[in-house]
Amino acid sequence: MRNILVTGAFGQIGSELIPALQQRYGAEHVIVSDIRMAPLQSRVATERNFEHVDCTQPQQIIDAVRRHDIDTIYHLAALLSAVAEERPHLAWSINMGGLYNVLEAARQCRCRVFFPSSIGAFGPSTPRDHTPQVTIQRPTTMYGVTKASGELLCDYYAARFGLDVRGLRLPGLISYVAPPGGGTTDYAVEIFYQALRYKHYRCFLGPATRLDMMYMPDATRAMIELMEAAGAALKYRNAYNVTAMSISPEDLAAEIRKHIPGFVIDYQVDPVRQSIADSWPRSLDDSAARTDWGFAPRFDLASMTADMLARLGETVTGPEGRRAPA
Ligand code: AKB
Repeated sequence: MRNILVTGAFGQIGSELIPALQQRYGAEHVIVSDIRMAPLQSRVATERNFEHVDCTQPQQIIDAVRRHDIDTIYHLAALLSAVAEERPHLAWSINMGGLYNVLEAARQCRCRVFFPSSIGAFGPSTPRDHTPQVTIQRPTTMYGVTKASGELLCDYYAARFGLDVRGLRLPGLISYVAPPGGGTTDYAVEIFYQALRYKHYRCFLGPATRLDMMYMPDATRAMIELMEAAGAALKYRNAYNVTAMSISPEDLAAEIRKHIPGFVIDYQVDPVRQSIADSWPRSLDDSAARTDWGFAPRFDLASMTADMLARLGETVTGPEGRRAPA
């Protein structure tokens, strides 16, 4: 094994994927990169393992790959769905331009690539329940357009150049380490902070909006297991459907209420994010991932909620500096 480069490392996924990669392969084998400078107190970036990389600049990627003898790139740098809808030109440049530059660097330097696609790669004409691995993909958001096109580009590089590229269609990710930013599924993280602080959350999606979700420890394990799977077993090089739970805001609120009695949720629907959510699947069929490389999530709604509240409860406090009383 040589070394791993992670792009967009200070985002929601990178903040948990990097420690998992460092633990598995050794900290000296994981190079952390982001367009932002490393925070002074960073848990994961040091002077030796950090590279400032703007993925829209192809030479910066190639230089980092050569300097650190990289053989695997986890390409996480991207704008999420809601912010991509506000800034579609920037989203195309970062999400598509960045992916193209990473695939080109990988082709030239013979690296393997991990690409995070999303439930956003589907659209309103896709079957919304038990969404098949191979089905109609006509997304109506810029984020979705970049994810569906990104999947095709990954397929192309695999078929045309024999590049070892692998991907996941990730659902909404729930984590206690770093907040997401600008996503449609962000409510499923925000709700925990607000429940602990104020016993109240105002949700920007309607109560019955059902979407796939996954707890971050399952998501980081899925990425690592996919990259470690035998290449010959992988039928799909664009991205595999993965999921752990299909839930709505009212389901999550009811589960949180089991731990924080009196927790109240109300709704102030944001039409932009609601229309994005309404164009996405309600539940994915993940049988191809289970069959081809044996993935199975470990956290369901109940175990994820209990773990999130326990972890966040150590640091997040109520208005008087203590956890909101039960
Ligand atoms: C978003 O909401 O944009 C992301 C996603 C589902 O891809 N979390």
